[in-house]
Amino acid sequence: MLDSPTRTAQSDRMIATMSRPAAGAGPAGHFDLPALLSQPYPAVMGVLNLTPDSFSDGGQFTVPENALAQARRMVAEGADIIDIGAESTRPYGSEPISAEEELSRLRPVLPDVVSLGVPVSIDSMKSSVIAWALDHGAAIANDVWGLQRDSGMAGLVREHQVPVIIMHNRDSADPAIDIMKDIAAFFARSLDIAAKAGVSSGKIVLDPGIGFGKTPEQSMTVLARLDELQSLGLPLLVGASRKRFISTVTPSEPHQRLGGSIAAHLIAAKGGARIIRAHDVAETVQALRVAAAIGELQR
Ligand code: HH2
Repeated sequence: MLDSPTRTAQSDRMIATMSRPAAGAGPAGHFDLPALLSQPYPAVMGVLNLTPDSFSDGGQFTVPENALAQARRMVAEGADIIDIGAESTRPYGSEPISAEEELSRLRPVLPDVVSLGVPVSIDSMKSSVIAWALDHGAAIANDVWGLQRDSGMAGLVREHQVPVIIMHNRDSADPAIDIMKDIAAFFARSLDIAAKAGVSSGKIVLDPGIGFGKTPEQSMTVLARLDELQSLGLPLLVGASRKRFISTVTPSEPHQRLGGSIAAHLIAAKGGARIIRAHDVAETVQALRVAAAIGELQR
């Protein structure tokens, strides 16, 4: 974790060399997705969890000042987007919370993060929470149920004309299914809902949902075969950061999975991911830029 108590000289040097204005940043609430996606390397979305129970950083940023410091740090490290979540979405062991509880965590933090000038995405399963965040300057809706759980989500996105991340998800993993087919069918349903609500396809980003309703093997299959999803013609986002499949290869606690996260994200970038969602922003930005400089991320 790169929060201030555990900063290292190495990470400080990386920050110093990487600070730059964010592509796609505009006035609060206005976000130029095509500009962000036109960079020679994938955009990096830094994760900010205001939760006590997130799987890798639960409890670290429940104090608003610490959350804002972490957001500032990720911006300095080169994050193009800050993804704020106030309810853990992890499949096992997270506590469902009310919209009011979620909002009480967001209110003291989100407007200040918006004022940092980098587009903010709101990671929530509830349209009422996303609506509040969009009204307070968030610029992207991140729905880990791909418009399929909350019937108000698609209409809300259309009304606000903001980009939406449609993530694949399942209630439980089934090792017997063809995960790529399942993802394609899920996306077809989500895109149908989006089209019926009048959401423009230019506002949609697809995410195969690494670790969500998938066995570790299926998560790795998705990473290996990500390029197949490019045929849908929409930008792809991948978030493999610190996820459990890494520990099935090399047993490790979430904070010990940086190497696996970077390996997975480079494979995802090579497979066409244009946005990478990561907790460790400095290291991820550096890895992606080096891969791009070597010519491994031809677009
Ligand atoms: N992963 C998590 C949460 N939100 N959103 C998208 N679009 N893609 C992802 O892969 C994704 C996501 C889970 O990671 P984290 O936020 O660190 O954990 P938690 O849900 O426990 O807060």
